[in-house]
Amino acid sequence: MKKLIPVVIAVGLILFAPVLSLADVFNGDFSNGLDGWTTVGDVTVNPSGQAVLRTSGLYSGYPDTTLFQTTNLPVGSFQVEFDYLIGNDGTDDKGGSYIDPSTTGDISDNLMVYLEKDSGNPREIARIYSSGLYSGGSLTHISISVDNLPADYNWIFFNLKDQDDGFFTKVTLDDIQITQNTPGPAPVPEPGTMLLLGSGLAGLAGWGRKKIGK
Ligand SMILES: [Ca+2]
Ligand SMILES: [Ca+2]
Repeated sequence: MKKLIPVVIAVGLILFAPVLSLADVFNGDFSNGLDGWTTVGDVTVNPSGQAVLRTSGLYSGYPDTTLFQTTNLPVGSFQVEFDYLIGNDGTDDKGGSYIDPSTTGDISDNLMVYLEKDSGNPREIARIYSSGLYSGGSLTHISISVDNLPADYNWIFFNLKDQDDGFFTKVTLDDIQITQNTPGPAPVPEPGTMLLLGSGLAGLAGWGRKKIGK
């Protein structure tokens, strides 16, 4: 019986282990600077190992400050998680009265997080507005549920949009990760499988007792 214990444990682990896996967000904690990320505009990594995005002023040539990478986004449902801090960081007197028409209703600088296919079809999953001064305090953790994402989404974007609100805005980001929570086929064993496993274990136990009895 002793020899069988590891086998039984292994079968149990395979069948009952919580199925969690991380998608390939490369260097999501910025421990290797901006490796793996592509940036547009004013993006740096601070001494604490956090990405820092700052608006560059309207009409600066890049009204959106962007951090993005290609990844293998899971098909189906998963969580996108990261830590952030956002706030106004000085007065922007460069702007006229420009509000990006693609974001009607946004009058404040904001961080838009979205997933995209090569062919486009952006799917916005979060929009976080700047309000108040950048405090330099601790970051806030956010976990966003993404449901029923079709195949072929392979870009994740963090896009700091500079609206003409009279302010520069700064965003700090860290620990960006994707947690897949419903991968592939149902992780819960079918009742039939449970029955088979149950009878199998019972059989093994019986077999073990017989051997010990001999
Ligand atoms: Ca970090
Ligand atoms: Ca602004």
